[in-house]
Amino acid sequence: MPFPVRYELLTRCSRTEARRGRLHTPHGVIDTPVFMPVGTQATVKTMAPWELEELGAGIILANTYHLHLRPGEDIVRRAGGLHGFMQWQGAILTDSGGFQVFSLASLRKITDEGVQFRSHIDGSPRFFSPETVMGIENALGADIIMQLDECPPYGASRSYLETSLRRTLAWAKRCKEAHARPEEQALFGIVQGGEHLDLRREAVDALVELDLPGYAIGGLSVGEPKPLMYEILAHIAPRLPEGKPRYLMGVGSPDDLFEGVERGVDMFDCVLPTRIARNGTVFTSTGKMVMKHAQYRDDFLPMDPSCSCRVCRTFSRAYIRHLLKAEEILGVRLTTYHNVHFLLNLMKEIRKSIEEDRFLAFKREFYDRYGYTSE
Ligand code: PRF
Ligand code: ZN
Repeated sequence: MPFPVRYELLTRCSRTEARRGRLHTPHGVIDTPVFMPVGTQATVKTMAPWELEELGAGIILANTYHLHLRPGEDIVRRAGGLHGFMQWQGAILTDSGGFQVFSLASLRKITDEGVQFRSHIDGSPRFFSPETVMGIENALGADIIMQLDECPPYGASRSYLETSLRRTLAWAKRCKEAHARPEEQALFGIVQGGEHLDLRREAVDALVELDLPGYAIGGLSVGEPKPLMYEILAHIAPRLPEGKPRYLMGVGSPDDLFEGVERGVDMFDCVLPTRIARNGTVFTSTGKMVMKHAQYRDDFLPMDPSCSCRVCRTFSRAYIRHLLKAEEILGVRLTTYHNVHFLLNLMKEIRKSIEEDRFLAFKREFYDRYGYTSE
């Protein structure tokens, strides 16, 4: 049985693990490496689906946890799945809820069977197991669905990480068995194991054994120093099967995108561009810019003069600052639009640099301009 999502490796870059490929999904072909904007509640906050399309987004992420609590997967299923419900024609990936239970829900109790918790919305008791989560993700109907996992906090003890990893690996197997629509939805496994390379290797081996259509690296960017995350990535990503997509979960600052791609990652998601946009911060080619600062009061330049997005071609810093200060809704719509454009465009330039075998040179140029100090 062929997988519904297939990775096609196009070119590799010399001296790095960077790879340029294509992800074939039931809702389009996606060029990789790719950044996936986050649409937690079946909306990338402030953006209409036609705007995402205009920006060239090929795949977005949604959350099982939120959509199960509200409006409930049955309503989404009856609307034709997430694609029909939110009217997004591109590809969708749903995260499994394990991570969100740990960051949002209260009174959590984790056992081998699953996670008991209370809804952050109304306090009602809920239970997620590999079987219930597969039922929800099957009903939501995303192209890529994630296994239920546990993402332990940074600093967890070795013995806790061992217990937790065994559970996450057992859950991967149970998710595969409970997955009712393997011809239509690709189930990805998640590599955990904290900072311990031997545990991470054990996770890779066990998940590869399950022959899943793709693999994610979880449990990173949870408070550990960046060099440690890069070391774990360098160790793990190249050990994953060459013919399958590799997804680094919840990571998406410009430097992390470069460092991830350099170590062989194909897919990223992060709330960063949309979240910082809502408090008025934007990415520019010369670094982040806080648009509410007084210095932009009478600055009639575009937010980023070298940005080709519709917002930068149209509006001034002074106008956008005014909208943000007056708490006009358009302000955060415009900063969000620009930030999503910025990361999608950065990934496009990264892909081009891999094709032309000048990824490292492009990284150096970007870091110099952006103000990152490269090693
Ligand atoms: N697991 C899941 N979702 C996630 C993570 C994880 O470890 C992370 C960690 N960066 C973000 N989102 N299921
Ligand atoms: Zn712009």
